[in-house]
Amino acid sequence: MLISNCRIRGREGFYDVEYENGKFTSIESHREERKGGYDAEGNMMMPPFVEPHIHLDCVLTAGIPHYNMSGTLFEGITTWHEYKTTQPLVVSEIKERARTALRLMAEYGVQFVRTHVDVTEVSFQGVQALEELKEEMKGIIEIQTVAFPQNGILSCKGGKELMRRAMDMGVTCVGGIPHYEYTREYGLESIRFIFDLAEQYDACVDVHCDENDDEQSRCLEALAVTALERGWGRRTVAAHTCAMGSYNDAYCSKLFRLLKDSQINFNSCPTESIHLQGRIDSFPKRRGITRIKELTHEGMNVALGQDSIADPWYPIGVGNLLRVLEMGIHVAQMTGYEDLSHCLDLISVNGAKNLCLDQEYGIEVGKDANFILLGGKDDVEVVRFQSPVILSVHNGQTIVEKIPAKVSVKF
Ligand code: 17E
Ligand code: FE2
Repeated sequence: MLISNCRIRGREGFYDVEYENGKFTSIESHREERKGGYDAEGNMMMPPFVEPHIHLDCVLTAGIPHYNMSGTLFEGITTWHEYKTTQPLVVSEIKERARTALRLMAEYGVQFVRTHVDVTEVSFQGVQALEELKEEMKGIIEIQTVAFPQNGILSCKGGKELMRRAMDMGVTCVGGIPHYEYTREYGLESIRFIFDLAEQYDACVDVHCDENDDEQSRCLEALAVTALERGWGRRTVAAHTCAMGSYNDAYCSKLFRLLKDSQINFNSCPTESIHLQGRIDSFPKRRGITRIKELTHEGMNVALGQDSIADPWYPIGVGNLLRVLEMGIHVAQMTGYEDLSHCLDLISVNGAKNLCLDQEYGIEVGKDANFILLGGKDDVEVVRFQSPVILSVHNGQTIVEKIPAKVSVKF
């Protein structure tokens, strides 16, 4: 298959790209006489978007049994608790909701997804559902699962056993929620347990960490130092770290040395956090977002995710990472030209690092033919126009093709 006359993100000029048997076979400068195949008309090809953080077991449950009226994280957690204890959780129904969400995400250019799954939902229908879906979707969308203890590991009866059971069922990564444990000591013990489990199962770590506005919530330092000491930094993600938006600068500058040394990755969910955090503040009201720009400028890896699509935590969302990116660059003030001109990193290559993707990711001869074609020419144009994904190809198979609407303005 030939894609002719495309730009490639990060390179000058126009290209003809060929792939065969699921791999890129040639990338050459565009020649007019190369006809046939798909005419990209100068639009930009890039590696697919990566969704590093979503809860597919909860998607599309907003309003059942009721909406989150306060808009806080804690009402989200209690509403989800009501959902899981009053609604029959059935594998087929969870898969149906998750599949609907994956189709939306695919439409917006996502091909790699890391999803959390609540392992304190003791029927384990969620784990079963997402493990089945992970297998069924292989070759279309690649899914990694994370054992996520919504009610805590130490603070939930049998929490450690539930985590082990999930890992035995084939879950990809070990999760956690140290800031939500009953005490800081429980939080610290949970972090040790998380890394013990990760070593035992040779798994990546992806922990909800300090998802609050409490400047005293400092689980991140414990997560980073444990990752450092165990040599697990590149395989570790600290998710949310909202409290870092409230840390004082003196503490933060000390913390950054450890964060850099540890080599851990970060995830931020700006639409979710701007909605959930700052709720207990009057004015001035904090943003509740981690230091995306500062971490990035210090050479650390930050990837943006959605967290939710219409669930007890966040009532809207449609699977579109460009929308998340738009919120992220505004709230983090990454709208200076330098940051703006490569902002798509935050939803693509940075997410690939969080997921430890390698062979599957990047437009290079010999690599898997995974790419999207965007209706725009560069990062600034794409984020400005919220450009549509007009083609999404995974392992050489077209999974989405979109013909944008033609609009004519009559003046
Ligand atoms: N659970 C949690 O603790 N935090 C979140 N943002 C979501 C679920 C969506
Ligand atoms: Fe989350």
